[in-house]
Amino acid sequence: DDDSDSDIGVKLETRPKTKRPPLYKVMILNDDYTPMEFVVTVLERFFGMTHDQSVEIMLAVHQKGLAVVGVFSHEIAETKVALVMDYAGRHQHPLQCTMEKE
Ligand code: TYC
Repeated sequence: DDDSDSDIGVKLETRPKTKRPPLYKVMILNDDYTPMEFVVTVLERFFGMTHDQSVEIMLAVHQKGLAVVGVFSHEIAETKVALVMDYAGRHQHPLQCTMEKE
């Protein structure tokens, strides 16, 4: 418009906003007490890994302190963490499983 005084600052067009839900990394942490074979079982059972994959990831956690074992929606990540923590607790192992926004 010529009379720029009457213009109101409203954004008429925006780029199409395709909103993806945030993803969460699920991690397992090393400790000194949980048996290696128990961690391998957890990875097979709750994260769908093969035995060989599970051994590899378990050893990486043992050496480095932690590893990402999967990336999920908030709800799925929360469920995985709860299931693993419950399973470890029921077997009296101190294994820790946590989630973090990617
Ligand atoms: N550090 C444990 C041991 O030596 C094995 C272990 C691996 C524990 C991975 C936890 O997330 C873990 N028995």
